[in-house]
Amino acid sequence: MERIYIGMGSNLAAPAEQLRNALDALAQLPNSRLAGVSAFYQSDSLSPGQPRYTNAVAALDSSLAPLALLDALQAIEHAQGRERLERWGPRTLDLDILLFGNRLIDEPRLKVPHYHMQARPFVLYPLAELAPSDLQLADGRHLRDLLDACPFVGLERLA
Ligand code: A4P
Ligand code: MG
Repeated sequence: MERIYIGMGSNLAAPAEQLRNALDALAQLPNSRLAGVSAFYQSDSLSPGQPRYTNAVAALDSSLAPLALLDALQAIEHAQGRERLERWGPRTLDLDILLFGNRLIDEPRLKVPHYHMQARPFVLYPLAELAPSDLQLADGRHLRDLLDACPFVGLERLA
């Protein structure tokens, strides 16, 4: 089993419900156990003119291989009606593999740690709820340093 952190986001079709449905689906993945979920957070979209996002992070313990997990996450996105019309377009569900155990992955379909996570408060703050405070990424960076460089701005933590 390896500890995997999954970033979740939605800005269409009842976002919080999309995240709850995705959590149900994650809990049913084979050879896996849903180990924790952060609070849900709302923030403005990084792409101007789009609806606000709801984001959260899930912790999964799994013995699935990385690309098998990516396939499973994309199947969940698809099952929840995601259509890839335009890059960065609004979406019912986005599931990103943030961290996968202590692995560095650089494959055409999968880069881990996730390339944008260091600059995104809606990823780092929910991740910090679940991860040990001294978490070190596979590339050597410390979560604490990423948080220090990424102010808690524009994030609304939902009850
Ligand atoms: N891929 C590579 N590495 C990974 C990984 N670690 N996890 C590949 C998941 N997928 C990975 O992703 C495109 C391809 O990335 C996949 O086919 C996979 O093989 P995608 O989800 O289809 O495309 P995308 O989400 O439109 O692109 P991207 O770059 O993931 O978009 P972003 O940067 O995530 O932007 N504002 C707020 N407040 N909250 C948000 O969640 N999200 C976006 C989306 C914009 N603004 C936002 C938010
Ligand atoms: Mg994505």
